[in-house]
Amino acid sequence: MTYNFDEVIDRKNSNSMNVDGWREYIFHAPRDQKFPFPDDEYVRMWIADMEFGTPDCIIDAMKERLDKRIFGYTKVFDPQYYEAFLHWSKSRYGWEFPKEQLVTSPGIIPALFELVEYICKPDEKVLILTPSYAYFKHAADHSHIELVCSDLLNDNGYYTMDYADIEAKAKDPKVKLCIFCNPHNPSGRIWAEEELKRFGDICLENNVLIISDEIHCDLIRTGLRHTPLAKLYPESDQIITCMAPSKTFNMAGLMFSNVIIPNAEIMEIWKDRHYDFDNPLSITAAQAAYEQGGQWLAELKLYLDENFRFAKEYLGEHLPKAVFRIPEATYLGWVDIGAYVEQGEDLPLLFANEAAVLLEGGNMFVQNSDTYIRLNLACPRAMLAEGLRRICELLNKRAK
Ligand code: LCS
Repeated sequence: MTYNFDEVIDRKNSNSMNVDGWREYIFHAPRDQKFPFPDDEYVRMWIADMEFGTPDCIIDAMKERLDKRIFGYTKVFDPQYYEAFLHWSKSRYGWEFPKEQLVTSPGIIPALFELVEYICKPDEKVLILTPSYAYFKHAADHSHIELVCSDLLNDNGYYTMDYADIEAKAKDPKVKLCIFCNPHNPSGRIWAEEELKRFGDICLENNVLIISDEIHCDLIRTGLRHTPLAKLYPESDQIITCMAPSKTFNMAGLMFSNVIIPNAEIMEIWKDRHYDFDNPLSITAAQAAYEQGGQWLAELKLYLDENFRFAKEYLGEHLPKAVFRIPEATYLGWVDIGAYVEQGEDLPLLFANEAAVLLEGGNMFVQNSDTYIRLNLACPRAMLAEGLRRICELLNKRAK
């Protein structure tokens, strides 16, 4: 390996949400709330960013941009950004889209918030599949749009879509939009082409527009393939796709993401209402990522593959009643510890108070997620080993 993913990088004094914001984000607690362990002692396996450094090719490009010394109002004018991202998409996903359909946003979540508002009338509804990344719900709540949930089916940790239920819900003429996660956070499923087609057909036949959030599409196990939903419907303008270098290259704080909008009407509203500036360092970083980041990503994926193999083996040995499958995508492990905890128990609080581990779980994923914890495995292996050790030790102690 060229890159050292075992390195532990000190994130203190960097205004990091991961290190400094967990009280507010996970527990809605004030910043000075006392927890039983000193902050330094916590193993942090919660928010979806990584403990790995962003690759040098990106940082070097940003340094070059810094040398230009002026950071005035900026947006993507140079067609090279589109060329870089298009090449990335074509070579990895076999998917192309015209330049006119690409806009950028300071994050996918801000784009979701905007798009719900642009697409839905006040009495219309948004459909999501649960468990879900909670910001999908927040995007609907923000515009006071009613949320409709379709629970995924769970067969011993393997998630599939409940097509009959999705269809029943899509038939409600008020359901206007589905925010779809492909690959899926938190289950880690890469939806196969047949699954995407069945899902897409149901939505489109029932006039439900789809936002396919594909932010996790680069972070898949080595050898697997991601299919953009929109690739399967080249004639449709009813699928908006979101992709970003933010998760892939650990640069979420740079707040830059891609939104591909084929629908002329929605694009017109976007152009009219979106505050259309970008951060100059973020554009540079994103372009460098797509042009030069492939090798680093290949190595990152191998490291993550190994972290998942390690976790699978460790949990199998030390927590045999937990249900855990190595996910096809994401760096997030989704683990059912129902054999060890009570229904409805506040799991993030339990592990923060008793095991010095920060993780997400239970109703943080909207619904259909009780007794599940989500572990972020994008960290040096030693950190992962310590986190798993503490989790298993606590649960085994309770089981006695
Ligand atoms: N969409 C999905 C499906 C995500 O999982 C995340 C981040 C985002 C969008 C965020 O996009 P951004 O606005 O940063 O471009 N997921 C996180 C998670 O599961 N925990 O912490 C962040």
